[in-house]
Amino acid sequence: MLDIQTTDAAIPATDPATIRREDYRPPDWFIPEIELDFQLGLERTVVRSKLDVRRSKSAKYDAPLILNGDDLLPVNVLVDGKKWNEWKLEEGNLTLPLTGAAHIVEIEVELDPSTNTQLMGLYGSNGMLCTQCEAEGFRRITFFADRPDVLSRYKVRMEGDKQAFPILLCNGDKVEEGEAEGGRHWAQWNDPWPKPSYLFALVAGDLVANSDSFTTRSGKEVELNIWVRDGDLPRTGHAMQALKDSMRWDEEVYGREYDLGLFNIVAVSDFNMGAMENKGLNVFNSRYILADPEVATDADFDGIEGVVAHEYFHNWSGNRVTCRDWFQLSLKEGFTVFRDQSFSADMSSAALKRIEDVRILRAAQFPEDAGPLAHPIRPESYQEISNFYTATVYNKGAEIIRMMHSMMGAENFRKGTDLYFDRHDGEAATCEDFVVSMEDGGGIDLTQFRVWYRTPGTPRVSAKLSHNPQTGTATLELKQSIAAGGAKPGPSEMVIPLRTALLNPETGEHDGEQLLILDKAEQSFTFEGQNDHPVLSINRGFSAPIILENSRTAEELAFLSSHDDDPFARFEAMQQLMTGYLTAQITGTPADRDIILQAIGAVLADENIDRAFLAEIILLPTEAFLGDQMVEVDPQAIHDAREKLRGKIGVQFERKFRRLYKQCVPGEFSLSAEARADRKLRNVTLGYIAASQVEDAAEIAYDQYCDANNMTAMQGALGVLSHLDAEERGHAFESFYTRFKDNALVLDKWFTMQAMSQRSDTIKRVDALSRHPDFTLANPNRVRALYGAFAGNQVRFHDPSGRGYAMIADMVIALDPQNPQTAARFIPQLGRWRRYERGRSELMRLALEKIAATSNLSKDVAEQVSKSLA
Ligand code: 0A1
Ligand code: ZN
Repeated sequence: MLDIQTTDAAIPATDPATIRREDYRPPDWFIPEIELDFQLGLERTVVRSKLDVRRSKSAKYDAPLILNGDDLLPVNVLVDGKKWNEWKLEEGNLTLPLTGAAHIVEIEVELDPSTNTQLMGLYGSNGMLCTQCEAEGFRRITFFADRPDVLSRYKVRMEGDKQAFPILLCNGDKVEEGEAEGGRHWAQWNDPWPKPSYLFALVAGDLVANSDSFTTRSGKEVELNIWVRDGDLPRTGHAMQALKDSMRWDEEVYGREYDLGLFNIVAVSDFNMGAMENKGLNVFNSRYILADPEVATDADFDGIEGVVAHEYFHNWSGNRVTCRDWFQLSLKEGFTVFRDQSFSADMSSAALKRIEDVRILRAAQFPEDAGPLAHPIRPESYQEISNFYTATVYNKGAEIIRMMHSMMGAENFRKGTDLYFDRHDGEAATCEDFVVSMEDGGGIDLTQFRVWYRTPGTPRVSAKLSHNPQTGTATLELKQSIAAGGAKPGPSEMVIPLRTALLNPETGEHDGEQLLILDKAEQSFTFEGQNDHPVLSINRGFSAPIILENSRTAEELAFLSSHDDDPFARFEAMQQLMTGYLTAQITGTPADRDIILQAIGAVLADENIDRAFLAEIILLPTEAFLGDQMVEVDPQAIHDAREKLRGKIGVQFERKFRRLYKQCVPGEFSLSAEARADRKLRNVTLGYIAASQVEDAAEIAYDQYCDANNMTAMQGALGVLSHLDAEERGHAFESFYTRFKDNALVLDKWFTMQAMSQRSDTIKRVDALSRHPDFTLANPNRVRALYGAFAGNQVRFHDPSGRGYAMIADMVIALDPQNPQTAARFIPQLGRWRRYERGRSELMRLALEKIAATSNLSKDVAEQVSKSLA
């Protein structure tokens, strides 16, 4: 087997800030029990902890107890009941030179949650108090062994003002509550399940609940609550349904039952990520809870279903079996993403879900693999773990699990996961433990497959199908290569499962699909009984996360786009056909456009086609995706070529698009597949009608906006209007603002749609919006809504003047002292500078250097910037 070097190997071994997977050491001290007392206040919270600390049998007799702290000062330290002054504070951590095998350590600290703008640890959000501890936030609440392999039983008493915080929530079960002096009250929460500190959570605030219940398959009753602010209660129904569906699904598909009598979810508006799986108390970005047709699009509804499921599934894949160290993050995240993807596929259309999942993978993960921040799904080193909550660890991680599932089959896969949960319940496990359980339980040898865990980069596979009419055989020759970070690909020996079928060139029929396992650098497969030269349908369902290199002719792709019975492969054939043409156009190579128009004509004429699928298959590849295919990216050339083709398709099929648009007139709102398909196709056809530059485009879009009874239609109309130079545009955006200015999540859409506009004044508009009274750097959703959308706007962010880059760099510099985690997430956009044409490339690098030259950069931003410039 070839050994592939990781990109991280370049970091010098002496760099003290770098943490390495190979340096893992088990803890010297365990803390089986912890008691916490919180005297809560928005500006002053006192935390008293009582730790039962036990020296590990394998630790040295004099190994001191080192407790992590971040921005904390001990007010008081007691050891075995006596005041203790022999502690030292080094780099934030508290060192206690203890000599015995077991002690009781008590520590008091004071916090000011109102100044916690990082949103890690205990912080205030709209008058409520909440926590975020993954990955290293607990050390901002109290001194502790803040590492995932130290598991403790938690007993928590929380006390606060009854008026400000009528609701007091923590992990586990509420065992007691009562009144206290001065208008205060308290609650005692005990969590029977040992957990690492990153799963701790506490919430105190003025909240109301949508309450329901769920009976587990063994007959246990679970109380379910979704806690929100008063007016938001009517928007919690979809999340509650998703929760109950997830609980049932995990019982049916994985045999996993919920293990407490209570499951709480809280929605908060200031949150760095999507949501967090704290034991029995999930904390969510309100964006993934609140929805009704007036404020949420169909995509928002899907996002809620997927994230609620994801967090719920973590109760087993993450909480009952957790990670030994943060290098194992994909153990819980890759597996849980695979579980939530499978759940969503079962809840609606598996084909559309797969298309969506692959779109996300290609948009977010393939560029990671191709850029300076490439890392394996199990990284070898990091400086700041927050930077490794990536599409690679999550989404590519899920693809690795999906490949195991394809190779093992559902039944053996389940035997493997059963064994994994049985063997490691209550433990902090590794990716290797998971793989061994799959081998032992599912009867498969994954020796070579393990290469996926340590190899960054996206494998490239080329396929050549030849036919021998004399022998009636077809031979498929496959070759694989790989490289990360834009290096030149070299041969590789990954295990790549490829679902493959050979289609009859006349009828498109085939006699069954096969799972080919490519596990050598070059390999060939022979198929008997092939009288005609068949058409190759390969990597059906995107069975492996690879790049398939030009293996079919345009004619074959066009044929597949109307004949392939695998919906993903059919969609993919059309995408490849369009991509081939557009990349040729961009580089000035001749290519045939008519074949694309014919292929689109064929799917538009297909009477049996599913309307939602039709809406997907006629969409052009995104500008970003096209850029990823180029050796040297010129965003303007990509934009122009794509718009030209879009316009041509719009003109060619205008009558058909107008007919479809009319047929998709929405009735009463419903989340049924048919109603959703109509909304989707209506928006896509509207886009093409506008692309054809007909005079009434703005009018049609404006009418759609005015008549809309749901956000999907409204957003579709505004999306089209946002690019136009028509007075309807101004009216619609003003009316939208007036109507929704008090709803933060909808106002985010208002910011986003303007930042995504292709108009030439977009940079100016974004700059003005950054000074709008509703804009704030303090809310991550708002920052992402404006600047995240703008940084994804290929043609405007990459304005040749470099103003787009400078704007993002200045924002990062301003945001970093407040919220380093969110600031660091903008670096990868600039980090791809090597891929761009000379002028832009240099300006992007300069923007990065400006950030690099800023004093007191956070670890988060410094790591991303230095790796991007290296
Ligand atoms: N474990 C969560 C993701 C998460 C990670 C870090 C956070 O800190 C701000 C928050 C959430 C998940 O996978 O859902
Ligand atoms: Zn997760």
